[in-house]
Amino acid sequence: MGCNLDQGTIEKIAEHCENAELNCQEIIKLTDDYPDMNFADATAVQWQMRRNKEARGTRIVGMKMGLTSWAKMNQMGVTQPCYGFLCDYFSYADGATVPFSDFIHPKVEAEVAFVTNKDLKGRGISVDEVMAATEFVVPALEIIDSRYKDFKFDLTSVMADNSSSRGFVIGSKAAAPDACDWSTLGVVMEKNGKLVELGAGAAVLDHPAASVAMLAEMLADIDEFIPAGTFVMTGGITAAVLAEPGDSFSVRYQNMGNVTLSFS
Ligand code: OOG
Ligand code: MG
Repeated sequence: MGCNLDQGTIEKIAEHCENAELNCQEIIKLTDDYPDMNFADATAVQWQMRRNKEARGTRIVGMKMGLTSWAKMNQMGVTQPCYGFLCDYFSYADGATVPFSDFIHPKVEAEVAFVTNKDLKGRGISVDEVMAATEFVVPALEIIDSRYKDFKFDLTSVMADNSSSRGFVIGSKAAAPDACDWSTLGVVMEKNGKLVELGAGAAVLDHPAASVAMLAEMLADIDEFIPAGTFVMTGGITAAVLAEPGDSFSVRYQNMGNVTLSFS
């Protein structure tokens, strides 16, 4: 699938999306204004935004998959995953109090992240191949912040908006790739001390490593790959939970400790 939009339009949309992120301003879903925009255009917008940030000195510190679980697809009304990149300034420490003013309408997701030790390139990579290319697995929270007003978006719009990326928190307890069966890893999310969501790793495409394989597959469409040493967030296991000022989140991972964060 090729692009429908010309390069000038792609650059204009990339700037519009990035300004919304930097200024914490809501925007209207892009496909309302650009009905011809397709997934290839959205991918081009995201990569343009990434290159613009890098040119200004931002470091890209990882990748994320989004909408990889039925809970998330149902919550957002889409049927296919998307991906995004993670910037250095998206990182918050485990246990930190995060300024609510960094966000528009943040939601918290419980995820599992992989750090790779071999290049992952091409289509049809198996879960076993991903595991053999994994240095360690670590629990992580994502703080997504869709720039779209009332969270109204479609797959194309969310892909252009860097898949709602704006924050992540890495847990302190990493595990070897063979430490457990990641599909049965239990996750329990509490907000302000009350249980709000729970799930198991298999919620993510049957196995979180399948999400890494799908990222390689999606990157192959544009002749990109996952280089060795990449931090990859595999996508929310449960539905995302809306945060308001003063809220605190604690996510318990089976045998991997807690990851916590609060909002100011
Ligand atoms: C899109 C990003 C979803 C995930 O883990 O599923 C995502 C959104 O819901 O805003 O990061
Ligand atoms: Mg996520």
